[in-house]
Amino acid sequence: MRRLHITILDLVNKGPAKRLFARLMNANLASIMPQVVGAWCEELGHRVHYVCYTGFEDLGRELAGETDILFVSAFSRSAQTAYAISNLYRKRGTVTVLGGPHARCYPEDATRNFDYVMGFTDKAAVDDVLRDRTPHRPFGRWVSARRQPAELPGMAARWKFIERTIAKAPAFKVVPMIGSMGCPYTCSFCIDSAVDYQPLAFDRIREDLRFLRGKLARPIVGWHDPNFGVRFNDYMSAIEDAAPPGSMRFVAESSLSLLSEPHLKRLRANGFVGILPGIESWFELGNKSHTGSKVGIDKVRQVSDHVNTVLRYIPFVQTNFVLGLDSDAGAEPFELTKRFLDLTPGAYPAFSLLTAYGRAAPLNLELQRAGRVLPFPHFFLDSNHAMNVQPLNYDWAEFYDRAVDITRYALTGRRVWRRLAANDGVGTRLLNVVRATSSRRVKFQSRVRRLLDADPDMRRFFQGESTRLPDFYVERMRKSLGPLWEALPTGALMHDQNAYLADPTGYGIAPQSAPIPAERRRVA
Ligand code: B12
Ligand code: SF4
Repeated sequence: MRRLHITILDLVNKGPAKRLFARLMNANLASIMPQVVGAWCEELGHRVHYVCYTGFEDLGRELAGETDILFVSAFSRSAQTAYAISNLYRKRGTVTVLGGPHARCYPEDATRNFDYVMGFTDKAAVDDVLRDRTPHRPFGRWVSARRQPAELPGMAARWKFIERTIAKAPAFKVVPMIGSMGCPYTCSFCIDSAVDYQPLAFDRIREDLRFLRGKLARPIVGWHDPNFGVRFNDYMSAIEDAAPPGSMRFVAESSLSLLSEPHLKRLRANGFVGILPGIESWFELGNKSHTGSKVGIDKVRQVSDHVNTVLRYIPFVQTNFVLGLDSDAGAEPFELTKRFLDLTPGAYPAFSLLTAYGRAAPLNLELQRAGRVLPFPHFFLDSNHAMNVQPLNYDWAEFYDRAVDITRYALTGRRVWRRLAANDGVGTRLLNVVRATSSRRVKFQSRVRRLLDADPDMRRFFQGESTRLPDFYVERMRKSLGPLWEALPTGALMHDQNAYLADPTGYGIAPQSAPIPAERRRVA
């Protein structure tokens, strides 16, 4: 095969960014897989141009070079940006490939806009695409390995991409690493609930940490494991072997059930400075938070004690909540969250609006069956700008009133000062204050709430009585996409929100394309 010019675009942001928090943090949110795909393409003998778009680059200039194949990595919120860019490239004769969370969640929609859409991706799957590299239009080809890859290229092979990305982060520089995929838990709303837990080689982790210590002084590693620390002792031994105390810092997403006090002592000794546990709900998912059958205020007290213990060892703690779960009704869940915030002033709360991301999770099939999923454009699906599931126990006005109220309570005024006082270290304090004060959630969600009263189109759309997207959302997208709006292909704004239900096995994906070998058709 001839040497190909390959461009890899990691869309961390969906459009131009301005806010200080974005400037500080966006480069630290880069994904591992675009770098991995870059390393694989180089191993296969190709020339790679890697671009991490954080919202501050001139995309036109960054993407101007010669390209035979364009790989785009996108979360659903960047889907329309990705579709528009793919359209521009395809017009120039370039073959385009999509990977990442959007590809895993919405393959049937993505195949309308890309020549290839990749699910689980290993080196053989990338090689397949590069060898085939045929425009597949109007329906792209779905390519997926049978399972998550057993190994990934090490830090040394990814370093040139990492270096270019962290150079864009002015203060904290977070280097992405991963030691495991999948998860042993089965939270029904999660993309990994049906993906087997699979650790990667611990010797590779040792090697990568040693390499990184040779490159940066006291680097911060962000673990991208869906649930870090499941094989806790193996992880800690690997870190202890390769990174003596004080030489590195780490941030990870981990469930509370894994954060016992002995574990916390070891995490602190090994340089862990940030932990992001999921609490999700006061009425369900007790296995994750290690609260068993406790619910309501009893769960609040136990989780708060636990998180305060975590904060004695780890300076930055972000607690994740999902708003709008079916187990929630009335004021109680929101009031309980307020009690939690009062009792746990040092933790930064992150609220996600319940979102059914296509075929990501088993729960989504039930929601589609019940006719509760709304066709909000992917652009708004970031667990903040839209909730595409009609809540079971709230009408929309009440839900938005309560969501705005809890967010305002958490991110403005007294709570910000109490957090500042409770936090340790300049870094955590700065991050938490900048993040809370630059958040636009309250403003945006209050606007939606007002429009629910003032604009009948909004009401009808939210209640599932109309699929015509209200002007408020159209204008917002048009403004944010800028010149890319014009490049959006016809039909790329909306999607079939019930595609999973129409084809639960996923075998109908891209029916018009060349047959896909059975072993490459698995859908997570
Ligand atoms: C780690 C993580 C993060 C980290 C790192 C993010 C990052 N840039 O990768 C942080 C904390 C920064 C984060 C932030 C966010 N996250 Co997040 N995150 C995860 C998590 C827990 C693990 C993802 C992961 O890396 N897995 C390991 C990799 C190796 O496996 P994988 O993702 O399955 O990828 C495979 C294939 O998809 C493919 N692939 C992946 N990328 C690419 C790229 C290319 C080019 C190709 C060819 C293939 C390919 O290859 C992999 C191997 O088979 C998932 C939930 C989960 N349990 O999976 C949520 C998840 C991905 N996040 C989610 C969301 C919504 C967000 C935020 C928008 C939250 C917010 N409101 O701010 C932000 C967006 C950040 C961004 N960059 O745009 C959603 C995405 C849903 C969607 N369809 O968009 C998920 C699925 C959680 C959920 N709610 O269900 N997240
Ligand atoms: S513990 Fe986290 S990663 Fe695991 S299934 Fe639940 S939400 Fe997903």
